[in-house]
Amino acid sequence: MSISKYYANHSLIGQITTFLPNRLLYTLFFVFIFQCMCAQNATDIIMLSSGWQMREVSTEKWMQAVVPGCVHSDLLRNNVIPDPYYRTNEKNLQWIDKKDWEYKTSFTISDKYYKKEHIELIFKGLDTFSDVYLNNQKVLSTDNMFREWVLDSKTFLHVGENSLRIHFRSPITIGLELLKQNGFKLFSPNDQSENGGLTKEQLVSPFIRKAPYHFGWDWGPRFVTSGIWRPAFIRAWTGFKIMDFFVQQQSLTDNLAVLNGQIEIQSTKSQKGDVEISINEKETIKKSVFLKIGINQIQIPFEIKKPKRWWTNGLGKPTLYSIKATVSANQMIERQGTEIGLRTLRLVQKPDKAGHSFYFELNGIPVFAKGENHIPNEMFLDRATHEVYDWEIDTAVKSNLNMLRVWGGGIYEDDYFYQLCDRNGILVWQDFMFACAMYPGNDKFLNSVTQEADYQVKRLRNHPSIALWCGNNEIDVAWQNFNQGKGDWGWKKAYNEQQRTQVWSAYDTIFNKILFKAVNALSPQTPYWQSSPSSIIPKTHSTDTNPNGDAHYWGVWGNKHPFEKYADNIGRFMSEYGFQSFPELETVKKYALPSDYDIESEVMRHHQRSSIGNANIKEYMDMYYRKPINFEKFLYVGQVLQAYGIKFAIESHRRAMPYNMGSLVWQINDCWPVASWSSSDYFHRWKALQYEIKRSFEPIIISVFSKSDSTSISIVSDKLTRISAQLEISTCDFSGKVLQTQFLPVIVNPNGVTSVSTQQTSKLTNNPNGTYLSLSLRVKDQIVTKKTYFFTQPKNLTLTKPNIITKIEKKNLSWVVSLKTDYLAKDLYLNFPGVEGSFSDNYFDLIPGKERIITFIPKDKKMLPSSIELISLVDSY
Ligand code: BMA
Repeated sequence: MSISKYYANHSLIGQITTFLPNRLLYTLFFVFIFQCMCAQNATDIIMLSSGWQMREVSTEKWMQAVVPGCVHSDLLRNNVIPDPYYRTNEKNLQWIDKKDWEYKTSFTISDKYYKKEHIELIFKGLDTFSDVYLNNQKVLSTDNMFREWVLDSKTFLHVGENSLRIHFRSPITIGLELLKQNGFKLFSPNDQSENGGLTKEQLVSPFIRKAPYHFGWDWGPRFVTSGIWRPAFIRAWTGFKIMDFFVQQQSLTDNLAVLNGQIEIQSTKSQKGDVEISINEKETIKKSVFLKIGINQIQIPFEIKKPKRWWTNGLGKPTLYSIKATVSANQMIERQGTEIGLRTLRLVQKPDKAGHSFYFELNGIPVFAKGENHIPNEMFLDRATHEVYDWEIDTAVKSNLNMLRVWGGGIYEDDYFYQLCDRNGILVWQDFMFACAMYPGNDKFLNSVTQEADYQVKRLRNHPSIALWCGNNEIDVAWQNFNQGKGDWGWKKAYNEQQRTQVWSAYDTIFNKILFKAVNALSPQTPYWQSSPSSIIPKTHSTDTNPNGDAHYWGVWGNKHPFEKYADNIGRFMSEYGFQSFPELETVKKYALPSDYDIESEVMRHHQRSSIGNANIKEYMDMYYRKPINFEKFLYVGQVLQAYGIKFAIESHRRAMPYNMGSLVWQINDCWPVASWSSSDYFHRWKALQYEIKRSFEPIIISVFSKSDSTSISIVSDKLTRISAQLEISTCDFSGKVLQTQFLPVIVNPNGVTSVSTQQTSKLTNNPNGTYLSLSLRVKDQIVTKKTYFFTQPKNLTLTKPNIITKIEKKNLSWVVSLKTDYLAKDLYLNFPGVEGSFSDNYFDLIPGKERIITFIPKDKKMLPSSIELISLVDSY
């Protein structure tokens, strides 16, 4: 078999290559070579990424396997199972999680390698219950997908070929044993046990430290995976090894950043050594140290003069510094590097008249969090490649986001995800992986959670993007709601007194003690928030309007409140709200046949996991739009509907600044092709909503809000300076004829809202169904933002078919589309059938008379412009 062998320093340079300029890289390389000539690497790594085979335990046939990976992906690659996402295939694949699976490989250890003092076997992630065998000897048992496993393994190894075998035990079999031991069930309403061939009562997910969404969710299938899901390797070292490198910021001013490099070193002997910290490969700080046997905590204070700060997307550059620690002792050397961002970040919770504020203050500036919730990008996590994360963060940046919430029902994300957030100025609200369930409180479970929390907080603490650690998603509120009698989740009711005490005590231990302690001890400058949403709700308020902490508002959707209710249900930080849509036809084609093209067909229902999903979409569509003529138009109107509702929410949230300081849409992505709340679908096609989010989160927006006969116009600005501008407000008919115009001088408030005017709607139009407001904000003859506002719901508009003239030209790598219409084209959708790519804007209102230029970047750069498909609202009924 072949093994791939990397030196630790090589892999470090490999990581750095992606962001350092070439000249620096060469310097780095020569420094590295030079140092190698003088000293030996303390650490030597053999990646265990090749030669893997897998089989079902107790069967004969071994199949080729890919590591990192999972059983489902390997079975698919070996043609044992069909595409799990196609039609209803998921149903027939539930047998996989009831079986045990085995993985094996072998690797060679040279004489020289074996001479190293320590040889460790390291797994960055094993999913989940496994027994690990080295040369047929059981060396490790695992039970937590979210932990790293490090095993001193020299005694089990020898020079020459060694075998490694991992026996994954069925998570369902073990889960059922754990449930039995608990004596009663733990609530977990998203666990689709019945789809997995179990009973309603057989909810095993809370007992297993494994991604909750693998057991099903209201946007996801049930695939309970097993496998070596993150890298595995052997690490040999002599003398010492760096265990951790943490750069803590002590203070930050415009002149000086005072930092402390904390290097955790394990040493096998008492020895003198040198520790060096370098900043951007330029400045270095050296310190002589004495290493004792065992764990050494070395502190190296250092400074950066005239520091450049890390800013979020929209506010400034997310400057990063590359900091590297080099430890040398007794002719041995080891390095570890990290990227840091210099910023002050506070969660401000000041008491005020209403309750308590809840906002993030970055470098002294209160930041309105413009964001979305993130779920895992895949059911089978090996498929979430760097390209997928590149796409997601690129989407976030282009959509004017400055925050993503890594939601607690998924996974602690890949290092690369956080690197991208660091490099692009995206803050991360990081949940611990607990969601919508109660959890056990036995010692083994609590110990496992403690290990997991310590590992994850340490792993992520250097990332400037991490803004907050949150204990869980919606558990506290689900439990507490029992007392309020409203929105009761029914959990407490189902337990007797003694069970309640037991269940709550486990909650209290995990979320108020273990997780709090981990954050407080290991990343003390990062705030810890016990649960999202906050349950500190005064009796006079509901969860939806909680004047303290963060809020999830699901009255729109869950309680079928009209979209207009978004304006009345605003908390201090809206961390969740959303509305569903189906993906576009091209995506539906990937999982359904034309004979399935009806949202009530078996296949389409299978790809809709919310029990109220289809009925809700139809009901809201009836409220706001006319009935679409066919399936394809239903998909289109569904997307436009979703965008219409969420646009109203975002604007309401932004207008409520500074009372409300956050708006995180549920949810940015999908983990398979499905009807869901996502703004972009599984194949990375932006839905109408993604374009709307981009527009609604622009740094400056004009927001128009009408109630009864009153129309008020405000401007929301994230800019930090006051702007002197002029607002032009015109009432136009659908042929573009201007019926009346006003010009208003405006001084736009920095980082806040400016009310410009409130007028009688009837004075602005006497034909609300046939007119719109066209608004533009000008600063010295430059239009900084524009808005088209309709006085009535889309279904009331008296639209006629527009005649749109298009011109398409290829310019360098993009296609330039110019569009001109004689008549309003409402929610115009552009598509190049069969050509994948991205539009600069889509699903927009094309205003008559004015030419609009849109660029399209095809994925395949060699493609030549083809004919364009245009759909606007009038085509849908
Ligand atoms: C929120 C989330 C998820 C869920 C979504 C849609 O409450 O926390 O649990 O998928 O609603 O129902």
